[in-house]
Amino acid sequence: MSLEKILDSENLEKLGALENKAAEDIIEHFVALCKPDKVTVITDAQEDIDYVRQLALDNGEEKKLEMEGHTIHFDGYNDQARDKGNTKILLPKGVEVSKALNTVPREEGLKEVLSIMDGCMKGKEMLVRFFCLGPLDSEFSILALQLTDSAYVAHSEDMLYRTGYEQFKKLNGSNEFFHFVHSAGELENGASKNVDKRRIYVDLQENRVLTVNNQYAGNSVGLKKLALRLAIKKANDEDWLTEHMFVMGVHPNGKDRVTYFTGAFPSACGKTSTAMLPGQTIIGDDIAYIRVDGEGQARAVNIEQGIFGIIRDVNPEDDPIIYKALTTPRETIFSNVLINNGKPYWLGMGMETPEDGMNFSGEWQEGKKGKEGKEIPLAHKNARYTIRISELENADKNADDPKGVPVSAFIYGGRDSNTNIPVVESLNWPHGVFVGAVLESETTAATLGKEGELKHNPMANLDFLTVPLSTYINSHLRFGEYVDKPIKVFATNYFLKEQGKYLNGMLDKKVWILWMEGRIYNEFKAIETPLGMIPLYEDLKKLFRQYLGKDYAKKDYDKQFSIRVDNYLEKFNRTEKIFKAEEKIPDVFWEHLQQQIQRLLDAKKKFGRSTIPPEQFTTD
Ligand code: OXD
Ligand code: MN
Repeated sequence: MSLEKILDSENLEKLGALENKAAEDIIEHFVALCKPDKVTVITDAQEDIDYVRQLALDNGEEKKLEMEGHTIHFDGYNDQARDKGNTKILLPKGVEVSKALNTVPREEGLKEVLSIMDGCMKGKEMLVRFFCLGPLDSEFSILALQLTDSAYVAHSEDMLYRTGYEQFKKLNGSNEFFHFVHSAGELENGASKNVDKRRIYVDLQENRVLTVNNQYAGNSVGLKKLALRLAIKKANDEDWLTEHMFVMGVHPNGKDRVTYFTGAFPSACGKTSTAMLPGQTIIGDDIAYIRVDGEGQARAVNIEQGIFGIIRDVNPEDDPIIYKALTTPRETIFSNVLINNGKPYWLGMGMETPEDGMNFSGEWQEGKKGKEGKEIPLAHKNARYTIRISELENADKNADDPKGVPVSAFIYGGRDSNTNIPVVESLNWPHGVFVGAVLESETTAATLGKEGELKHNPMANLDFLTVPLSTYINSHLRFGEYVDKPIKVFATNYFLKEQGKYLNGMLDKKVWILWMEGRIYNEFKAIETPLGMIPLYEDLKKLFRQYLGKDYAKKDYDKQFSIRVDNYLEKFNRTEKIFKAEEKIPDVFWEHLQQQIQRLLDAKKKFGRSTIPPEQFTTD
């Protein structure tokens, strides 16, 4: 079949203007397979973008809410998070990926997913979209072609990614782009019906991802977590970094400077709220490409231009900027929250919530139980919002700079209730790589499956590691050798608990980040512990007063920053087992692990106790 049979002259012309045979071939192939009734090519023109937004309303994927620009989209009851089980790498012979990922032999997996996709768009409209991952006209950027039968997916992408139609023209016919084919599949009450046939198959060989029978953006939106998987492979092959990281500007009061940080946290562990801290500026909250420029300076870009954020616990006190953004008129897609009288409600929003409404389970009233007999909460824990960063008052002015921003520090943070201290600076770059590689975190509602299980999650990137863990760690180690301006590495933990209660307030992270920023300029001394450098009580006391207007008690500091040696030793014991099961882990990693364990054992012996208060150690 040829495209002339299904595309009208206007759409054919739009496609033809790209002069890209590779793109045309892909479209032709998947039109023939998916058999849509109609194909619409969307350019960067406002009227095309408006068409997509209206289509999402017309076909019922989104509904208008009371506030100007706000819409609601519901994903199916069993389609509320990333589906790791059905996400598989199509593995050609001789290729390896991280052992943590599911794989299927390439030919077998392709056959399976292509047969599921056969006819999946019958009766539907296929949207053909072009986007750019990263700023326009930038060395960092990767172009992407998206085919989808979901106007919600296409609309989300307008908000989350930079336009790419005009950029595709500049490819001069090259096939150097990613492509994504998505179908929500057969729908029932607007939701994907055949979730048992949900497949998210990553084809590294063709730089493409095929995904079907799903709507949740973490599974459906090609440019987000699906492109992340392709980009990690590309970055490792080309010797730069693709990271699950925010990019933010830190602005100390009264000082005329901005210092850029990137930070990796597993999903739902405070990444967005760190990047959105009051007084700071945001570049991105989820995925960064990082390269070293000709002057030996690490530079980062946000591959996105919007936020697909977790809405749970966003309230005026803990996340004031996000809360304000979500409660004022602007283009916003809410997903899987509760709707009552045209207004959205979510868990932890800090106000009275209604007893009924419409949520991800359909009509809902308090006490409603699911099939499994468990009470259905008013909104899903992984309910989300989608907004554009440029509309926020805290958007960083360099967010679209094609050169990226200079990066001074990396942060690694996990959700851990009893071991890691709130903030610690690594001793040097390889130690920092070690610290990132041994990150552990409790699982959250952002992925399907059990919550609260402590899992190893190197650089918060494990779900996306399309190269062996050893390859990835080696890339990080090498990266440090390419930079002339060293990058400091910090580890944070916002989730320490005692008797079930958090030891820190949600905004304490502001103090940690301003301490880290000051360390870049040697403005604070630090205490050298077996784990690295930690803050002095006096400095934190001042910062708490200055930035949060709070007293920081010495006893809180002692509790939060004491080194719980036995817990750390247990952690490193787990780490050792995991890394021993991997192949070709670099020697440097093992040296750091042994030294780390030895420093902890020495301290335990020297001080004769297994919980060591910070002041036992000496200041630099
Ligand atoms: C996300 C995720 O949505 O990591 O960012 O799941
Ligand atoms: Mn993420």
